[in-house]
Amino acid sequence: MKVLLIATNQAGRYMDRMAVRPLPVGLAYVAAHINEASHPLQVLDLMFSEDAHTDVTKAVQRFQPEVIGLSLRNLDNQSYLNPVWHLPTVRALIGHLRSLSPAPIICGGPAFSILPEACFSYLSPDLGVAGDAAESFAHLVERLARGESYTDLPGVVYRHHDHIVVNPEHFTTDFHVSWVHLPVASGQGGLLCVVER
Ligand code: B12
Repeated sequence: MKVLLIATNQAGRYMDRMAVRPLPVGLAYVAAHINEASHPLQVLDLMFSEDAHTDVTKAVQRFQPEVIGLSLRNLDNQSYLNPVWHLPTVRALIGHLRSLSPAPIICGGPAFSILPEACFSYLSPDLGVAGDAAESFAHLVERLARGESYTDLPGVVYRHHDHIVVNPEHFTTDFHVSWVHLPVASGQGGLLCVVER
């Protein structure tokens, strides 16, 4: 199953002042747990993208993913002088992805994990994973590939009839440095990157 992971964070500031562009560290953990022999993987970091929808279009058309994971880092910029709420940008991105691909969209990341039910309700992805998700996401991809149920997996968020289920999280990731495989530097323009093991 081809997996496209997208770091959606485009906020380039800390305290809305200082230029700070964090690397998608959490997404790198998620990527590192995917078995690439069975599930070809590409990572797109939108941090340096000048036109996110164009870069996403190129990535999807080239790679033809069968599952798409979105990492949500910030809910907002936490500025009272110039407040910016980031979820509408992600919602528009999901709408754009839906126009390009039938692949299921799975949300995760620190922002999603703070308010999983509210984020799921607002963004309407197919699935989410709240909390420490590296192992859960890898298991979820395996289950989706085999057409098996995933509703027992830790942290998984899904819609059941008219309500949203948020499974209890389970903190299992081994945060050992050897598990970190950062995407190759994308340079300007948010180019599609391959995660190297
Ligand atoms: C370190 C840090 C910073 C550093 C970053 C330094 C760097 N070079 O990376 C600094 C100080 C610069 C910073 C700045 C800001 N930060 Co900060 N930061 C953190 C902190 C403490 C750790 C982030 C981290 O690296 N975690 C380790 C990685 C491995 O974990 P992770 O990213 O969560 O990923 C895991 C899961 O989320 C999940 N996951 C991740 N991606 C995906 C994708 C998919 C598909 C799935 C399924 C799962 C998944 O699996 C991963 C592995 O378990 C978090 C709080 C926390 N304890 O997590 C806040 C946090 C992310 N920051 C936050 C905020 C608000 C900010 C600022 C906006 C603050 C401000 N006032 O400006 C800025 C934004 C900067 C920017 N340009 O984006 C919030 C974001 C949520 C929110 N409230 O909006 C957090 C959660 C703190 C909080 N509790 O409020 N931050």
